[in-house]
Amino acid sequence: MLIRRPSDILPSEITPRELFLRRRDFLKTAAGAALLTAFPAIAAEKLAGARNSLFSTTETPTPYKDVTTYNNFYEFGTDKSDPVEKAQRLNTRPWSIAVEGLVKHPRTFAIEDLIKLAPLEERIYRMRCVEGWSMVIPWLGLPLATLLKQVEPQGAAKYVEFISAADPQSMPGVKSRVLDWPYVEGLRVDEAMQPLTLLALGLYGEVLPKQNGAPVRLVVPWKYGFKSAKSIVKIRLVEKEPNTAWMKANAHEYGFYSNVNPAVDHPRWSQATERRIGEFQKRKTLPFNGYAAQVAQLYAGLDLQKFF
Ligand SMILES: Nc1nc2c(c(=O)[nH]1)N[C@H]1C(S)=C(S)[C@@H](COP(=O)(O)O)O[C@H]1N2
Ligand SMILES: [Mo]
Repeated sequence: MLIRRPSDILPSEITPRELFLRRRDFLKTAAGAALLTAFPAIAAEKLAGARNSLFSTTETPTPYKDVTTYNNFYEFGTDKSDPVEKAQRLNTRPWSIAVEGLVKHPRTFAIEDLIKLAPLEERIYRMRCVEGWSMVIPWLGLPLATLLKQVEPQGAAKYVEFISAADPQSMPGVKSRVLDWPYVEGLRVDEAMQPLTLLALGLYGEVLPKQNGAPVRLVVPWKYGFKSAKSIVKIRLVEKEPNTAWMKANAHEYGFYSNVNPAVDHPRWSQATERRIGEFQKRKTLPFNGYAAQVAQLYAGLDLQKFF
């Protein structure tokens, strides 16, 4: 069994009691028991993955408690505390992602299929929200490129569209008009194939908490946090630039590219600095969130003041 004894759990990892009880209840159900037999790694709390040091920052990860209680997930409300308080009702099993559009082999991947595509890797990434705060998060996942190679994008495919779940029954925020649901994000195909772009299934060595986008979310560390769509149900390969939820809400403030760029202010505030959660002094924000060496060449010849 992979469930840890209390003595194995660091204080920083202790999850809210309600979460723990729900997990325990899930494991007691027939579905939970069947999953546990077939896929022990995903049904238990723990999720294993060897650290990929080439892609990981050596900076200190933000405490588990902050990573899992200070969240943006508007499907559950707009307060930072709404996701942890309200997302626990989201049913994340069974779950699948339909991959369709301009691909040679359209296919629906159950979560269990994703785990079989490649060994999960731990990648410690810097993440920066457009609001001006940042965190360092040890993700567990697989490169999005691994999934895309399975379906083989057609030549005409230029963009990848990511569509999140939008279930008014379990997602109270979907009843509000704050965004045009479902949450939609997009990348160019070459950005999606960039080795840093991750499909995350876990963090801190365990299954992704619901407030962080369970069971599967995108992670694009050189772009503002909102590009990293949570609880994805569909991925579409398309010819035209997707109209993302944030562009629909305010195209003037949120462009398609959304690369972390300290030289381009948000119309209402500067992006020159950020506050790392847990620190008091502000840090200078780095171009492409510190990943310029890996990704800057993707934008050679593109005016990043215009294509913000
Ligand atoms: N579906 C969906 N995905 C989303 C969001 C959202 O509201 N809905 N918020 C985004 C924003 S603004 C940020 S900063 C990150 C936050 O991820 P985290 O809570 O895991 O740190 O998720 C992004 N993905
Ligand atoms: Mo964000």
